[in-house]
Amino acid sequence: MRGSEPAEAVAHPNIALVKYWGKRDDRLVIPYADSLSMTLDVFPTTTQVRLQPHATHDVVIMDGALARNNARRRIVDFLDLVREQAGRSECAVVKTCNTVPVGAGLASSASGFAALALASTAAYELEYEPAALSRLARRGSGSAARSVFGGFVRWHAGAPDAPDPDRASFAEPLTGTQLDLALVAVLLETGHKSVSSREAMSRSARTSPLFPTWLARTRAEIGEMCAALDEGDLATVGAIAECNALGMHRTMETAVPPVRYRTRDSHRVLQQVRRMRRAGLRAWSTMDAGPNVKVLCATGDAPLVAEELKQATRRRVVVARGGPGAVLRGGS
Ligand code: 2P0
Repeated sequence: MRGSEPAEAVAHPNIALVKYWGKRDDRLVIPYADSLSMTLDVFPTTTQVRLQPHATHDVVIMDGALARNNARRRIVDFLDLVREQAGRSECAVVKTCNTVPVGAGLASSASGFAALALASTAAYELEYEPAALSRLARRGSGSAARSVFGGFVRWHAGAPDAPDPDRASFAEPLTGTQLDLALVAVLLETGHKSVSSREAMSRSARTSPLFPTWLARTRAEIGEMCAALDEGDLATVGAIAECNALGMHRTMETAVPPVRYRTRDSHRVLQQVRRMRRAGLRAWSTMDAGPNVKVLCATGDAPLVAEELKQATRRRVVVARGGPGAVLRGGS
């Protein structure tokens, strides 16, 4: 990096086909199980990091407003980690601009920390290869490890007895799958959720009687999903993704106290997708830590699926396809 020139990076959210839900290590953000996602081509986050050698504290501006409390804390903690790895001490100004509705289960933390990892390593002159960058992004937010890469991405949990658990847990792109998958997101609510995904996954792991079963199923499903993607088998990909997402929701709904992200509107969309499937459309649901339902289908069917969902719900519908990994702006 050049003096106090800013470094700027862009990253996209990802949607997990096999979900990450539960951490083995909270501090290092190491999951219990592998997860698998598709990076999207919508809702990018752009993040700029400018070093301020004479400043006494970091400044974080999110979507034009000064970030405070937990939002600021997470970014400053992340900068501290980058500074520690770089052996540097300068403060920075971070400006981040999201285009995804924050806090609605559409993964703004994934694109956010992937972009921050890339921009901050450039600003502090750390040269990381992509797997190392995904390890670093993981420390900000687990799912950010996957947004470092484009297309289909697997995040390895690493073996529980790995000598260096941090090194063992990284994401990598899947090669060899030709599946042209689209995602149609039905935006039911875009406000902040009452329970963060971080708290919800921790509570699920600690208290849900279904958690061990969820984990065992997820570990089996990751292998089945990789095989189905390899074969370009859309029906199996869709069926596993739907089953995995609903299993995750059952796990949090049986936590103590329960976390319910699914609303009456979510259930209506889930039902509509089942109805569309019975009528011959190849479409499957997935959901994250929020009420919105995302529908997986072949790219060629996406306009029809989107139209049917728009008619049935009268809500905003967004069509996404596979998108790129995180990149630095300006080719640096
Ligand atoms: C996923 N989610 O695999 C799952 C499915 C939400 C539901 O990863 O605590 O914001 O920062 O590591 O990455 C959202 O959790 O959690 C998430 P932290 P993160 O996409």
